[in-house]
Amino acid sequence: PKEIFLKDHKLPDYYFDSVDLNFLLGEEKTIVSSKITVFPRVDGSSPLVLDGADLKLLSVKVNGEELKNGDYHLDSRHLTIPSPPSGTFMLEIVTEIYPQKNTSLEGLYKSSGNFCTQCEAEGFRKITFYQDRPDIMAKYTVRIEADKSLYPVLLSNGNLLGQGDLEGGKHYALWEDPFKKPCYLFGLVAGQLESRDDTFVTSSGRNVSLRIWTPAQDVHKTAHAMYSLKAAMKWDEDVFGLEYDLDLFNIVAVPDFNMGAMENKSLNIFNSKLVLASPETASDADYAAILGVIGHEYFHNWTGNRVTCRDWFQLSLKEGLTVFRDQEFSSDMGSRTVKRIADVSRLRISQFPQDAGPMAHPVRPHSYIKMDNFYTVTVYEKGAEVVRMYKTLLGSQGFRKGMDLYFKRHDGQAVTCEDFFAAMRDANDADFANFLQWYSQAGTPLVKVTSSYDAAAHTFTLKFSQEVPPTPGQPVKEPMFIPVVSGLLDPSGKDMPLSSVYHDGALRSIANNSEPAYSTILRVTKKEEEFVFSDIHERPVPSLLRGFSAPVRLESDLSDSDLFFLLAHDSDDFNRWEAGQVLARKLMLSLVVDFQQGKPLVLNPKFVQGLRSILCDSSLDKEFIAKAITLPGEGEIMDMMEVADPDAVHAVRSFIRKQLASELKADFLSLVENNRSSEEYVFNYPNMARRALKNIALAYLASLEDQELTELALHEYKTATNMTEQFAALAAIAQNPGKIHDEVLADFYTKWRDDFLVVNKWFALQAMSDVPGNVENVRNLLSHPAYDLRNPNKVYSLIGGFCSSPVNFHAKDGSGYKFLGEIVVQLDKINPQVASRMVSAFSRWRRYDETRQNLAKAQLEMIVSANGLSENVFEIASKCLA
Ligand code: DPP
Ligand code: ZN
Repeated sequence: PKEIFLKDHKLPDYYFDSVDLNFLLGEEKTIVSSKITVFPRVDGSSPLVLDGADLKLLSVKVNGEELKNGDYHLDSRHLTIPSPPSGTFMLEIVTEIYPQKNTSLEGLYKSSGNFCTQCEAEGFRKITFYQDRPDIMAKYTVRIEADKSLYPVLLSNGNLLGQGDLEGGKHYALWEDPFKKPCYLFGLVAGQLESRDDTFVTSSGRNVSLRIWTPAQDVHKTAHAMYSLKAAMKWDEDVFGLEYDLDLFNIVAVPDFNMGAMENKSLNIFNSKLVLASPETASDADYAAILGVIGHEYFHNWTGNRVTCRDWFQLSLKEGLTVFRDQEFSSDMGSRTVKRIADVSRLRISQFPQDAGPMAHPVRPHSYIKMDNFYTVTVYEKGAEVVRMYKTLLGSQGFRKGMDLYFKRHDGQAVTCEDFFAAMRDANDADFANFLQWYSQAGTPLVKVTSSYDAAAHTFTLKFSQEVPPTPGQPVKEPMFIPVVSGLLDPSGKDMPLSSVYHDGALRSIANNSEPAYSTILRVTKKEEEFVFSDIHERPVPSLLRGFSAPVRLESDLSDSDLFFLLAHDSDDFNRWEAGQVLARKLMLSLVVDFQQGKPLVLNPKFVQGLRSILCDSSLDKEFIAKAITLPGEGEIMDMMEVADPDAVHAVRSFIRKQLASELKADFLSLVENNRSSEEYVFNYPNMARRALKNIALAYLASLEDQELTELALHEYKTATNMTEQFAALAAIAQNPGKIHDEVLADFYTKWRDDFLVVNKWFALQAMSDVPGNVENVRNLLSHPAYDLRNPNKVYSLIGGFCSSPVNFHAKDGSGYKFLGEIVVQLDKINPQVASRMVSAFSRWRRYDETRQNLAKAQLEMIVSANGLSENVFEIASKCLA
């Protein structure tokens, strides 16, 4: 397999101007004809090299003349025309493809009887020969012809120019997209679909038709997606002044889809999971995910489509930025603090481990074998943190100025991360020091802080040191530019007014005009440096990295009592939560040591007390409380250990949960009582928050394995009128194996067997179970009639779910590793992208003890030596072994 490097990037020798595509969709095969206007970037005859994969070439014409074999060269990846005519010419290619047999779900394929496409990153080359790279931007006209009764709906990008009936029961549709686009944004859908229709009036008064397409029986489940779409359109106008640019916006939901969704110009194609929702079948988390992803794909219309990426190394240019935008959108629609907590947790649970493992790569990777492997939490979520830092440094208005300049300079272009950086800098005349390191250095910086108070001088000093750990290919790192938003709390818990800070030989005033400031940004840029606050008349407790102002690990010298103080008082709610998490992490780590040494486990009463005061604080947002009483995950704790010990961490986390449940039982019971509701389900923030708090209380209570409390959970299960509460009760019961557990799981399946999205939840819940030896149950589920290895969502639920249970995936007998190894090899033959996501579960294998290491390594070696292995899986598995 060939590795591709950013440093080798070259401009294309040819550009395309207009592209006419004609699709004859058939049951056995599909014929694709393309007609492309090609022009050279510079005159001089260089070969034209087109990408292609799994295509049968029927003919090639240049300026109307058919090329004979010999006038072109064909291999398994390219079609090369060695000496094309000079100047602009017309290229016509006809290929034959087999969407029915395409189980990779990239290119053109069938999902539940309908045709659909997925071209990002490099799927277009499975449709026809093309320069499949994002800087080839062209205007597309697309004609689709198909059987009318089988495929009554024919969709592509842009505006519908015409449609009509043809002989032999066929019909056609002709689409034209007036905007230039790269081929990864091409989309086509044909099938039996119905739509929910609505209209959005843009700020300049244009009417946009909105249509969400699904099979007829699911149209009633698209109301929330439509609501989300309209909210997103309005939000982008209000916050960024960005208006939609066509008269039609289509969304199609398909059940078989590798990723979450795809932002094809005016024809977004979605995994059904992220469109379909009704109160009975979807949980609050599903509703929130739909809001976020509908927003995300819509926002791509500007950040991704109007301005796209020069090459795939720049993926974060559009993804980091668009994730940031969807995070902000969701914050504005719900609770900013809670959304921030959820996003930071996600970063810690998924991205930090990636940054510390064999797949560590910068936000802008330096190389790849398969680009699909780089749609990662680093490019997306860490990329969003990088964008967020611009906003932190520039403020909302400065950030908006930068965005405006970015669009003014680059509309219609394919650009780089430096272009975005330059727009932010130039619009604000800003000094960003070595900020660009965030794009090129992998690894999570470790920032250490110590503090000291000088009562005589009235100064408070913060000493910072930073270190960016070595990552594959990057043994030595430069210091980064880390914005640390900080405040100082006085002994009553209030923010102290900050007047000035001495740093780097200069005194900087913090107060702005005569207004005192209560928070300031410390620009940490060196390996070691200090900041001295003046006019501090009492010893403060510092609140650092407020709002998680940079994606770093922070270690401070704060004592437990400082942390309890912050938990109780910090004006930055994110940092209140964070103080609780720091305490919980310390506590869990010390209990893990006790457990390993065979000492009895005892829970610090101060911790219980701290949580109780949060639990009983009626002034707090209910979902904030739910987050604050959620312990850090097992993976997070294992990441902090020298040698990860899944059994010890699991035992400790379960112990703390039970202990909290029993000591706070009365509080939890009243939370369940007081947060029931008889009203109909409404998706709004207060209701979601109420349900979140009730559900976590129920989960704690059920962990006690007490008859009465199991009955309570059963009662909640039976009386629930929405999926959020029904599923939470089911999950609470499912913690404890036994008769009730079996009966309720069976009941749930019987209820929902006809709804594949709900059945996936049922698979996931069983797969994630901590019951020892669960691998056998999961193996049995593979042959359940509702299971299908070809459907990515089912794989993510059952196999992905299983790998997320540390005790079972990392079972000491190697049964979990063996199971995954077998599945990966099997799955790779069907769908390499999905297989490669699954194999990533092995990536932290070196963190475990020797026995486990040997068992995991053996599976990785078995995978790497499998016959006909895909490049996708090879890249991940071989990096894991390197
Ligand atoms: N570009 C897509 C997204 O929105 C990936 N399928 O993230
Ligand atoms: Zn995206």
